[in-house]
Amino acid sequence: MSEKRREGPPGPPGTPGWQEESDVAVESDRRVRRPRRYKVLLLNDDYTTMEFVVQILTEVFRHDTDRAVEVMLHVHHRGVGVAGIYSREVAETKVARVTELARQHEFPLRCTMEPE
Ligand code: TYC
Repeated sequence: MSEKRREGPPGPPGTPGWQEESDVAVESDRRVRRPRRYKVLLLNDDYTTMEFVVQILTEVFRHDTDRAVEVMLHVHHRGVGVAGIYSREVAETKVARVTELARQHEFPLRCTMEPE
Protein backbone atom coordinates (compact mmCIF):
# COMPACT_ATOMS: atom_id res chain seq x y z
CA MET A 1 0.00 0.00 0.00
CA SER A 2 1.22 3.46 -0.75
CA GLU A 3 1.78 5.82 2.11
CA LYS A 4 1.47 9.41 0.93
CA ARG A 5 3.69 11.96 2.59
CA ARG A 6 4.06 15.59 1.86
CA GLU A 7 7.00 16.70 -0.27
CA GLY A 8 9.92 18.64 1.17
CA PRO A 9 11.34 18.82 4.65
CA PRO A 10 8.67 18.28 7.29
CA GLY A 11 8.06 20.85 9.96
CA PRO A 12 7.88 19.75 13.56
CA PRO A 13 5.20 17.16 14.37
CA GLY A 14 1.83 18.75 14.92
CA THR A 15 2.51 21.74 12.67
CA PRO A 16 0.15 22.25 9.72
CA GLY A 17 0.82 19.86 6.87
CA TRP A 18 2.68 17.30 8.94
CA GLN A 19 1.86 13.90 7.37
CA GLU A 20 -1.61 15.20 6.60
CA GLU A 21 -2.21 12.51 4.01
CA SER A 22 -0.92 9.52 5.94
CA ASP A 23 -3.26 6.84 7.30
CA VAL A 24 -0.46 5.23 9.25
CA ALA A 25 0.12 5.78 12.93
CA VAL A 26 3.62 7.22 13.34
CA GLU A 27 5.27 7.40 16.75
CA SER A 28 6.55 10.94 16.21
CA ASP A 29 5.21 11.99 19.59
CA ARG A 30 3.51 10.35 22.54
CA ARG A 31 -0.03 10.61 21.21
CA VAL A 32 -1.81 7.56 19.82
CA ARG A 33 -2.71 7.91 16.12
CA ARG A 34 -5.42 5.61 14.88
CA PRO A 35 -5.60 4.81 11.16
CA ARG A 36 -8.22 6.81 9.32
CA ARG A 37 -11.52 5.21 8.39
CA TYR A 38 -13.42 5.80 5.17
CA LYS A 39 -17.08 6.16 4.31
CA VAL A 40 -18.04 4.17 1.22
CA LEU A 41 -20.72 6.18 -0.61
CA LEU A 42 -23.36 5.13 -3.10
CA LEU A 43 -24.66 7.75 -5.54
CA ASN A 44 -28.12 7.89 -7.00
CA ASP A 45 -28.82 7.66 -10.73
CA ASP A 46 -31.94 7.18 -12.87
CA TYR A 47 -31.05 3.82 -14.45
CA THR A 48 -29.72 1.39 -11.87
CA THR A 49 -32.60 -0.72 -10.55
CA MET A 50 -33.57 -0.59 -6.89
CA GLU A 51 -33.31 -4.38 -6.82
CA PHE A 52 -29.68 -4.29 -7.97
CA VAL A 53 -28.73 -1.67 -5.35
CA VAL A 54 -30.37 -3.77 -2.62
CA GLN A 55 -28.44 -6.80 -3.89
CA ILE A 56 -25.18 -4.80 -3.68
CA LEU A 57 -26.00 -3.68 -0.15
CA THR A 58 -26.75 -7.22 1.05
CA GLU A 59 -23.95 -9.05 -0.79
CA VAL A 60 -21.07 -6.56 -0.72
CA PHE A 61 -21.91 -4.58 2.44
CA ARG A 62 -23.57 -7.47 4.34
CA HIS A 63 -26.66 -5.51 5.38
CA ASP A 64 -29.87 -7.46 6.08
CA THR A 65 -32.70 -6.88 3.58
CA ASP A 66 -34.57 -4.29 5.70
CA ARG A 67 -31.43 -2.20 6.24
CA ALA A 68 -30.40 -2.57 2.56
CA VAL A 69 -33.80 -1.25 1.43
CA GLU A 70 -33.50 1.62 3.94
CA VAL A 71 -30.04 2.65 2.66
CA MET A 72 -31.11 2.27 -1.00
CA LEU A 73 -34.18 4.49 -0.44
CA HIS A 74 -32.06 7.06 1.39
CA VAL A 75 -29.74 7.26 -1.64
CA HIS A 76 -32.71 7.32 -4.03
CA HIS A 77 -34.29 10.28 -2.20
CA ARG A 78 -31.22 12.20 -1.00
CA GLY A 79 -28.76 11.57 -3.85
CA VAL A 80 -25.98 9.98 -1.82
CA GLY A 81 -25.67 7.69 1.19
CA VAL A 82 -23.18 5.74 3.29
CA ALA A 83 -23.07 2.02 2.52
CA GLY A 84 -20.48 1.34 5.24
CA ILE A 85 -17.37 2.62 7.05
CA TYR A 86 -14.08 0.72 6.80
CA SER A 87 -10.29 0.88 6.87
CA ARG A 88 -8.80 2.30 3.66
CA GLU A 89 -7.91 -1.10 2.18
CA VAL A 90 -11.35 -2.64 2.85
CA ALA A 91 -13.11 0.50 1.54
CA GLU A 92 -11.02 0.39 -1.67
CA THR A 93 -11.93 -3.27 -2.16
CA LYS A 94 -15.67 -2.59 -1.66
CA VAL A 95 -15.58 0.31 -4.16
CA ALA A 96 -13.79 -1.89 -6.70
CA ARG A 97 -16.29 -4.77 -6.23
CA VAL A 98 -19.32 -2.49 -6.62
CA THR A 99 -17.84 -0.76 -9.65
CA GLU A 100 -17.05 -4.09 -11.31
CA LEU A 101 -20.49 -5.61 -10.56
CA ALA A 102 -22.20 -2.46 -11.89
CA ARG A 103 -20.09 -2.61 -15.05
CA GLN A 104 -20.85 -6.33 -15.57
CA HIS A 105 -24.59 -5.61 -15.26
CA GLU A 106 -24.28 -2.47 -17.42
CA PHE A 107 -25.59 -0.14 -14.71
CA PRO A 108 -24.12 3.35 -14.25
CA LEU A 109 -24.09 2.98 -10.44
CA ARG A 110 -21.26 5.00 -8.88
CA CYS A 111 -19.53 4.14 -5.63
CA THR A 112 -16.85 6.33 -4.04
CA MET A 113 -15.07 6.71 -0.70
CA GLU A 114 -14.04 9.63 1.49
CA PRO A 115 -12.32 9.97 4.85
CA GLU A 116 -14.79 9.84 7.74
N1 TYC B 1 -32.93 5.92 -8.56
C1 TYC B 1 -32.91 4.53 -8.95
C2 TYC B 1 -34.28 4.15 -9.51
O1 TYC B 1 -35.25 4.87 -9.32
C3 TYC B 1 -32.59 3.61 -7.76
C4 TYC B 1 -31.23 3.82 -7.21
C5 TYC B 1 -31.04 3.90 -5.83
C6 TYC B 1 -30.12 3.93 -8.04
C7 TYC B 1 -29.79 4.07 -5.29
C8 TYC B 1 -28.84 4.11 -7.52
O2 TYC B 1 -27.42 4.32 -5.61
C9 TYC B 1 -28.67 4.17 -6.14
N2 TYC B 1 -34.34 3.02 -10.21
